[in-house]
Amino acid sequence: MIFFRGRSTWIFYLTAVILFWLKSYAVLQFYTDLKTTGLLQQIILWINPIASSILVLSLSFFFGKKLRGSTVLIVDFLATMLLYADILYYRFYIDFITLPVITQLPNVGGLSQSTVALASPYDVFLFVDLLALFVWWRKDEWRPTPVTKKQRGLTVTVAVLFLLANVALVKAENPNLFKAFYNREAIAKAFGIMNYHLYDLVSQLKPVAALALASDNDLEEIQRYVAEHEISPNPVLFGKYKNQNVILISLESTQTFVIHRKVNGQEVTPFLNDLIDESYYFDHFYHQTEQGKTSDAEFLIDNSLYPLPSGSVFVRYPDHEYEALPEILDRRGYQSVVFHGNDRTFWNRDDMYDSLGYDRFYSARDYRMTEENTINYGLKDIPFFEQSMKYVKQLEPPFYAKFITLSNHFPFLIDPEDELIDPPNSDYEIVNRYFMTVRYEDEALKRFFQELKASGLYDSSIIVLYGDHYGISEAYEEGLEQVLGEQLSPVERIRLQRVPLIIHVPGQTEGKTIHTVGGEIDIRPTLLHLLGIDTSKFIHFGHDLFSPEKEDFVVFRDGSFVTDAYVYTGNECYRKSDGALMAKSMCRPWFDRRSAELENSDQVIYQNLLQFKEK
Ligand code: GP9
Ligand code: MN
Repeated sequence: MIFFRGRSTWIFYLTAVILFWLKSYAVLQFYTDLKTTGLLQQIILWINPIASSILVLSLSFFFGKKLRGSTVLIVDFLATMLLYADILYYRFYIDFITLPVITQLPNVGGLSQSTVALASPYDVFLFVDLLALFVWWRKDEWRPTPVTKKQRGLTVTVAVLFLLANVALVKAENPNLFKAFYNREAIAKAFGIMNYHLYDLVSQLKPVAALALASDNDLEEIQRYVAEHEISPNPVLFGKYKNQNVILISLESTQTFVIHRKVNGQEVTPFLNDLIDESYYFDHFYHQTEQGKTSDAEFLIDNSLYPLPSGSVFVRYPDHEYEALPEILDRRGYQSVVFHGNDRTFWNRDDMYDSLGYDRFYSARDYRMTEENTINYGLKDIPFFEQSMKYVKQLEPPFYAKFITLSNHFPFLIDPEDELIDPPNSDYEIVNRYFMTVRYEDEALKRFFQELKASGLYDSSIIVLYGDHYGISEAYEEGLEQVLGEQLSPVERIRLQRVPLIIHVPGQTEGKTIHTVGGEIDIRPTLLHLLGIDTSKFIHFGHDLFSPEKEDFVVFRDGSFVTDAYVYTGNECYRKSDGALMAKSMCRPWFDRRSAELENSDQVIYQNLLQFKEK
């Protein structure tokens, strides 16, 4: 029995493996919301952590006898921390962490109040086995012996056998999974969290190889695709607002369901509701962000490219070549600036804004920030706009100015003096507070617009307001159901990804609601056409929302999409009008287009193709 020569080493190792296996199973089963249907899925869930538990802890075999016990503990601890990071991330995003998310931690201020709000007392159970192993390791008379080559080989063989069994069972359960690898949740459920991380690692390496092989031929192919899908602008609006300023306002976590909504008889967004009455309002407009959140929204708007499937482009590719909105406008004599009451390094903005062509970034260091006028990530919205006005007045027209609000950010913290609405009373404090922070944001906007009117900018600027991404994630959906008074179906869940888009043009006094289906990727061409700028030479994937030719179509980063009549989500096709489940063939006509959009856009970024473009 080779396994029991040098017994204490093996008993210790095998105990650690079994405990880590059970823990990995528990994470998927009890700490996340993955639903298993049927016995086979349960069996898969039990089996999938075994191979990785064996392999991860066998790393200790590479260390000398003396260090073997301690390396088991260290590796176990690090792997547990990874599981814990997954749990925290999952609690908000209903998604698993990716390598870029971990590496971008320093760019998002590390661990914050948002993270603390996601912790739970039950989390200590994740560390109980480690504590027990530690005590045992300290007490035991430790007599480690060398691990022979044969023993190592046998260990790896056992692990590989479990892995093969896992793959075979998954194939039997869902043969389609191997075709569409968009969905991280499905991969984790099928192969376990640790194997998911291995898959993630490999998929991060692929773009590195693609970059080395990039050539101008790749660009030409994509140029052809873009040209084929180009549509003509709205003939009446094209160039109507030439040389006007552009004011873009990012509304943190603001979703369409707050617009025109009353809570306890009070309007949540009284100012925005009034503004809509004298602006264009797009009520079928969706956010398309992924793990880069606010920075993804900014990227979508300035470039009309899709964000990446994992991590933020701002953090991952700040050195790549872009042809962004500030650069395009610069050629027409515009200056471009950004205002944001947070550290300039957050989301790596300082680097990325240089690449995008911004002339000036007014960040935390340009504002007077005190204990009283800050909350959560930074300056509260009211003082933010107030203090920005001083700089705005110094701007030479024409300018493009972007304002990024912050107060309505998870976990929606608010000081008592800023509570301007009675919260709803769902069982979720996060959801209740959300309505108060949205109401506060609305108040800040009202005051800012008063200033814009007083300074004459209201009449000489195209003003675009957009919700950057959702605020209430699926994890808090139950609270939202209580407030909205309805059960959320898959189609309703997609509808919740709508964010408001409001465009006010100079001199406009009448409102118009436009129902065209679109997303953040469409903002740039829409805006450029109002300014009379021809977009046919750009590499972009958006379309003018005012164009009569704009089709109802929006693609999401996870491969879901919405058309005029259908919603494709979670690998299922639904009829939009009544949410009825349809045959997949009804959605199939859009599959190729959806994949081409995402893949072409990714290629532009990964292969840095804009370096080959003549500008
Ligand atoms: C931070 C702000 C919020 O500067 O952009 O970031 P988010 O978490 O929404 O991406
Ligand atoms: Mn945001």
